[in-house]
Amino acid sequence: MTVPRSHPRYLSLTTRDKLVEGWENGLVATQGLIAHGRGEAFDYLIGEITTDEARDAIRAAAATLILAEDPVISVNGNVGALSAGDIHILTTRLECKVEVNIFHRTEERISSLVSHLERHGIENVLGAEPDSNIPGLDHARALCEKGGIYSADVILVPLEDGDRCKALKDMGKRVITIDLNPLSRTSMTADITIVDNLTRAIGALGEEILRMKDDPRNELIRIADGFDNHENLKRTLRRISARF
Ligand code: PTJ
Repeated sequence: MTVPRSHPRYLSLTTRDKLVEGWENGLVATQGLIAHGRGEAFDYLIGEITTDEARDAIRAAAATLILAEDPVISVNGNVGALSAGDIHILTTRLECKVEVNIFHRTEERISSLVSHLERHGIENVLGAEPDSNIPGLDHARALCEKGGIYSADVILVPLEDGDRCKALKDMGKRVITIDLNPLSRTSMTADITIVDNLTRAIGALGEEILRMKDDPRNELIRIADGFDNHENLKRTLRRISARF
């Protein structure tokens, strides 16, 4: 069924359709549909908007990514299906690499995701030929490429899993995540957590990068270093409590 534009839940319903289509095309894991439902529940709680707290996190993320020497965007099934176009824009503004890294790993899904991202204009997508391991993980998300995630200094990894977030930090990387659940282990472990729907956050991040990319280095450092993730998450939780 085609959702009419006039439907009050148009955006939410068409986002679901995109994910289901991604699942039918072998991009999205079945578990990804369940994970999206959890995300939707938290999106209700924050009011389905990019909050002031998320905007502060987006600014800190933009500054951190502009300052990075070797930034990488890690893409899983949900992220590829929902946001490939916005990720392409990010790569052109940051000149960063993209690596497919999935939890429910099959070679078919990896190659479907790589082709999907390339069809959206992203070049040299990494992840199909892993030659390294993130230490301390015994699942498929440990697999990565030396020239990509393994050697990156900053990683943007939307819908991360808590274990890998910690393992990446243990490797000395700065981790930026997008996660609607402010209580997830990932949210609490990352250096910068953008509590927002990735369908809003990645576009907003791209706009902020465009606005800030010629700002003086000192100013970018001030914004990146001045961000306190735990304080920002507390503010988000206070917002949710107030809505109750
Ligand atoms: O493609 P794969 O194989 O790597 O699998 C992807 C999933 C998402 C299934 C996998 O990474 C997973 O199991 O994730 P989790 O541990 O369920 O975490 C997903 C987190 O993302 C949860 O905290 C959700 O609230 C959140 N989330 C879901 N949809 C969105 C979201 N956050 C932002 N935007 C969304 N659209």
